[in-house]
Amino acid sequence: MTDIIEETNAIGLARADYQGLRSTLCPGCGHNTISAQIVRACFEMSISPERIVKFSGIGCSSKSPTYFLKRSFGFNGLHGRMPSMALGAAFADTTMKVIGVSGDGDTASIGLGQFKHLIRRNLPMVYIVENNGVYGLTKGQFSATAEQGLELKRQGVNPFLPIDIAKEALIGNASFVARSFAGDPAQVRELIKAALSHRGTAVLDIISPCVSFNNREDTLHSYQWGRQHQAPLHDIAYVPRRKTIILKEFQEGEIKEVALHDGSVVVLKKLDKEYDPQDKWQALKILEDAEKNNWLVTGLLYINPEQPSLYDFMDLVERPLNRINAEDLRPSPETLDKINQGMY
Ligand SMILES: Cc1ncc(C[n+]2csc(CCOP(=O)(O)OP(=O)(O)O)c2C)c(N)n1
Ligand code: SF4
Ligand SMILES: [Mg+2]
Repeated sequence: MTDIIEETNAIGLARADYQGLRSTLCPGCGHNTISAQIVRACFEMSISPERIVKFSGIGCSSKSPTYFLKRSFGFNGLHGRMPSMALGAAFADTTMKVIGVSGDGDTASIGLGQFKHLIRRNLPMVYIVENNGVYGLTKGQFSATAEQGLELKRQGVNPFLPIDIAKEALIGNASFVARSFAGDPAQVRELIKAALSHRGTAVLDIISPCVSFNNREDTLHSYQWGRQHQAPLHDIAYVPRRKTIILKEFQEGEIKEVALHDGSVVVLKKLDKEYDPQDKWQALKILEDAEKNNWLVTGLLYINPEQPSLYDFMDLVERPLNRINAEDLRPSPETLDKINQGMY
């Protein structure tokens, strides 16, 4: 009899330590693939699950944090309000890694204001939008990302132009913007890893098909359309700090490296297009071109690893605010006197 030895990561945990509860989403839902890639990314990066806090709003997508990282902290809040909850918690404990999961309805419809204000503050967090063009949980109404002319059985024809989440993030001064496709799990995983190492809001707009309400072959959020029209900008690989030495393996072909704050590196291997993800105009242009030419452009659209984060703007003390005790917080009698004098 052979012993089955379960693979463990650098902190001695197995993949099972990163799983969540059994998913109650529809089999084949793109959101399940994304949950599986969050599990793999955190396992492979050897992040302790107890150092992660998950936030979400309302929707099938927002239910999905229950289905990954069950040992992590989490809060499933109100529709469209995930950003403000995440911001409050992260501010109190800057040592936690924050993962927010939202939907296209949750972010681009009811939550658009919160989304825009979060990214201009550049809170360090991973912000995943599981984008299917519909409100899946409430049975398939058009969301703000549904394409104009989309015809669905019970909804009729969508008359409105869509909101592009990646474009909104770019013009809102996001420091990390990526687009991916649940039908390309390897790319989703590498982008999640890079996002977890980014010091700022990392927006991942992931096309995540709803197989129950929006998966006709010709619709822009379906598996079929995505597979036929995906146009990756590059092959992407995340290289952790302790392994930067293996970068040599990537030296063939044309590559671009982007160094992240924690010493890790994102390696982008050029495909057929010339593309620099540190050029915001190029990012906006590629999204326009993609729309005109019917490409599902995927990959790291834009990154600025040096953009100050909320923690820099606020000049926070090193010790997390939730671990500062009353004695440290209370001003001395002399300081209090000085403040009081200043009020006369
Ligand atoms: C304040 C408020 N308005 C409306 C609803 C009803 N509602 C629940 S989920 C949802 C949309 C979810 O869509 P999306 O974020 O795209 O998630 P999906 O289910 O498609 O993953 C809506 C409108 C609600 N729960 N709360
Ligand atoms: S209704 Fe759509 S979005 Fe919701 S779980 Fe089913 S496939 Fe996923
Ligand atoms: Mg949706």
